[in-house]
Amino acid sequence: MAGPKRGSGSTFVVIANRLPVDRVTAPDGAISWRTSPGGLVTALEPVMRRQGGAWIGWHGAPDEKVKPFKHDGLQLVPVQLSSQEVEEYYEGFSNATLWPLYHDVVAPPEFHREWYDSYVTVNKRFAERAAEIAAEGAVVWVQDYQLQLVPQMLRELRPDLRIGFFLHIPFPPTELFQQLPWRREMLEGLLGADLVGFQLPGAASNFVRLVRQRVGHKTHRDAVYLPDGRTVIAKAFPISIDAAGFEALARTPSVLARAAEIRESLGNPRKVLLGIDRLDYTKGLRQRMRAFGELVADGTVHPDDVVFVQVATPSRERVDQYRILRDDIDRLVGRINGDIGRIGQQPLTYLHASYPREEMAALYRAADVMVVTPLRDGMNLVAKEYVATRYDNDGALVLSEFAGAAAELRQAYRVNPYDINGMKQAMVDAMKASPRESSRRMKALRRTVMDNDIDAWASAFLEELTEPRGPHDKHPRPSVVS
Ligand code: GDG
Repeated sequence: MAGPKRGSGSTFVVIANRLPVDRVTAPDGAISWRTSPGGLVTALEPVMRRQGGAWIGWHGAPDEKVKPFKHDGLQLVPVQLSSQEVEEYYEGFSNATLWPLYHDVVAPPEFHREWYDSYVTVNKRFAERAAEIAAEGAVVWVQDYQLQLVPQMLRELRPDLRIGFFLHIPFPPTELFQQLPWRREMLEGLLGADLVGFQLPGAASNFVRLVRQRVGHKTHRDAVYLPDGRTVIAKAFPISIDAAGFEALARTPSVLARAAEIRESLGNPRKVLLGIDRLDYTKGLRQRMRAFGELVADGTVHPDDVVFVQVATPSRERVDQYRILRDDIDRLVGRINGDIGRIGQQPLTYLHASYPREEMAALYRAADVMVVTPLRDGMNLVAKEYVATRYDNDGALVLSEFAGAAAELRQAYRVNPYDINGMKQAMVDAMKASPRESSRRMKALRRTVMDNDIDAWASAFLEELTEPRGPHDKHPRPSVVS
């Protein structure tokens, strides 16, 4: 490994499993990169530009080495992964061990030692890359569950850095976390950070409690005191969206025309219900569809009046549980439409595809009721995006109490996704609400979402991260907040 280029490197570095770009190959074989849409890159782009920041992540093609490059003014630093590492570190340990374990074990997590070994190897590679490119005293922000060992590995290489970590998914209760054979390593990995951010306060206190119990460090409220004199802060920073950007998109004439076209092609029903999720077993798709199927089957709603559109974006298709889920959902949709559909009339429109942002905005605009029913979800941005597009204060949100977003979006129709009757009732209530009642709820929801956008989230985290930490902190940190 080349020695760190102190002084000449980047003063702000983001580390995430993926770079915020996708590679596009033109028919003539020419290769270009397209920024993948997402709140995180939108929020961090201005900070990165101002600081000449760098983003470290995998570029998405196994076994290929790609040189660092500039895209849209961003310095991108690819990390190479072999096919075997994609299988073991990414599909295996990240998505078949940690993902289900951290989501209430709604699917059984698998524990394999070789997956963990690969996770360690890949985390080390990310940490080494960051150590090479970060300037003296730089601020480094590590993202998500795929990289929980990076903070400590990086601190060992570069104690001068200010390191933050944010977990986008839930942090599990003690009883579940204990199952992990590498629980101590995971906690110590995170303790390499100066600030560990979570979606909810409950997750932060789960973490602090575990650190006290399992690692034996002294803790007080959101602080962990390490024997070397360092203090680690663990706190909630609920993530959000580019709310104004979404609203602006939803107001464009082409999006509005497309929304009308969508309703038209559904037969102009009285009510359109919508679900949009990655096809993931945490999202409560089965339960939601069963509830809607029953509403039609028992005659509570009539398919002439009401349709349900479910978009399920393809996701993690090489992981077993996801393949099983896809088949399950296909069967369930077939059964529901087969049992209750008529010629030319499908109560459930199921789309297994991903769409451009404009189409997403048009779908949100076309929907009277947005149905978001995860069994467990760190936040759920879809719920916030729907709210951002309802600038007329109409529409209704049915929201699982197990989504992080439920803590903020209190005027939604709250549901327990395990309670099918409760979900049926909430969907009916949302459909039947008077315009006055809908508007009252939506106004309040919109205030929350528009006032707490992704910029506010990033600023709050970075402000806390870059605060001077007592007299031993000799490094002047770059100002990363506008
Ligand atoms: C993780 C946590 C947390 C979906 N389909 C398409 C598409 N999307 C976009 C949505 C939304 C995003 O993907 C999904 O975000 P969610 O928050 O709903 O869920 P996860 O993917 O599970 O995200 C979650 C989040 O991280 C952030 O911290 O909230 O709890 O699990 O933005 O709009 N976008 C486009 N086409 C699609 O077909 N363009």
